[in-house]
Amino acid sequence: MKIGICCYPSHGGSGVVATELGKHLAERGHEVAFVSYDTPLRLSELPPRVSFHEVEIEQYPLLKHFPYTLALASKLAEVAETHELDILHAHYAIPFGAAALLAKQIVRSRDVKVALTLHGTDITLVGNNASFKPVTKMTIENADAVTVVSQFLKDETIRQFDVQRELRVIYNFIDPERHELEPCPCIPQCSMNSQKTIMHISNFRPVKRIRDVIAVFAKICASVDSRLILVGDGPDAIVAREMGQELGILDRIKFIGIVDRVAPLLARADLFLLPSSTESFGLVALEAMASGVPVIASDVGGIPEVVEHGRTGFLAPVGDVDAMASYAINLLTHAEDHCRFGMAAQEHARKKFDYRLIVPQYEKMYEDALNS
Ligand code: GMT
Repeated sequence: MKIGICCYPSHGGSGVVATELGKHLAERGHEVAFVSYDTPLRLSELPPRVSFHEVEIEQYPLLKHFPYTLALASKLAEVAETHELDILHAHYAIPFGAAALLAKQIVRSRDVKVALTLHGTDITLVGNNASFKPVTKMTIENADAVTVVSQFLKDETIRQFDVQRELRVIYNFIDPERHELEPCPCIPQCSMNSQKTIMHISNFRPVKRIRDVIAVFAKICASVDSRLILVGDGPDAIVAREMGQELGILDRIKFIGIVDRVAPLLARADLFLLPSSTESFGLVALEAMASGVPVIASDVGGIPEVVEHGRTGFLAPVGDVDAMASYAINLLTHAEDHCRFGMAAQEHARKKFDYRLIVPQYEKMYEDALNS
């Protein structure tokens, strides 16, 4: 098949899933064309059968805001024609899904199909904004196939958009081999082996509840010798610094910034924290599990479909930092339990979310869309 993929190129779960999916599809013999305003984060090198097409953004004095969706639709249509694409796969309803539907109207030489994957914030936060809602609903209803990354997101999409069509649940995935890498030298091994490493990776948006990350860590480090490694960047990174300073624990927090590959960092972690207010799936929790790291997270959204409470990690109500800290301290101070949870986490990630199980589900979805 010839597949066009459009997604956010910046850091974020949807872009990671789209890029990794495209690379796996190419390995399996498909031709994949990425279309975006920038090279996706995990596509620094173009593997065989993968191409990248840049949407150029120009500023015109007449237009206060550049109409990116229209430029993207034109580029998608052009690439669909020149590369004879069978299907356009948009990751995120807006603007990508909407732009792909527009491109489908422009392409005259072939009936290019549109597949849409909903990732979460396009439904729970952005898509539900009054100014986007009609476009989001139209996009979901008119795509040739729609997938969602969890059962939670399926239920939420039906609840919020009252859509009648099929929404196929296809979980996010990991490549187990990536999680067998050597630890990254940018995080030195703890000087004393007893010191524990707590990790959080995100784009530091309010939905990630960075204050809770710091509050939980403050409680952990009051009773367990530990350090916190924060990976990523975003608007609330400053909150982490300020709170760390206020609580007198800033010297125990290390800020790594945005990285391309998280597996070598996770190889240094003893525990992963994800206290988000919502999470349609929690790809980063899955990546931690794949590295054998137990997860302490909010009992919200699609997270319980990924993290098994009491087996691969612990879940607590959103904002319950006391419960999260006490689960963490318990695990960190009971070596046997910690080891058992880590092994169960890795086994669960491999058994249920290996890309070799998930990518064929996308292929099947494409085939069904092409035959529809
Ligand atoms: O969570 C983010 O801030 C990024 C966001 C995105 O759109 O890239 O992540 C969403 O998609 C990921 C991949 O499917 C999911 O693992 C995340 O749970 C989801 N984020 C939220 O629902 C908040």
